[in-house]
Amino acid sequence: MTLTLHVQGMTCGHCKAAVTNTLQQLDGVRRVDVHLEQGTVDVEYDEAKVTVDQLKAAIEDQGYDVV
Ligand code: 9UX
Repeated sequence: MTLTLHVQGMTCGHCKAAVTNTLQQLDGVRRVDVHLEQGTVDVEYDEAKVTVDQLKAAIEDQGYDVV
């Protein structure tokens, strides 16, 4: 399934890399696409392996707010 999360605080390329890397470390995450301009993260993942709450928690652990 593919989900779009709205994430606050991502402004530069390092933010993009941090969010992308942390999500890709989760088992079940297939594709991550960060759009800095829109402040959104598209995530394609396997619902059987990872939950939305886990995706959000991984982003928040990096210091960003998921709204
Ligand atoms: Mo860039 Mo992001 O200097 O938290 S890493 S704004």
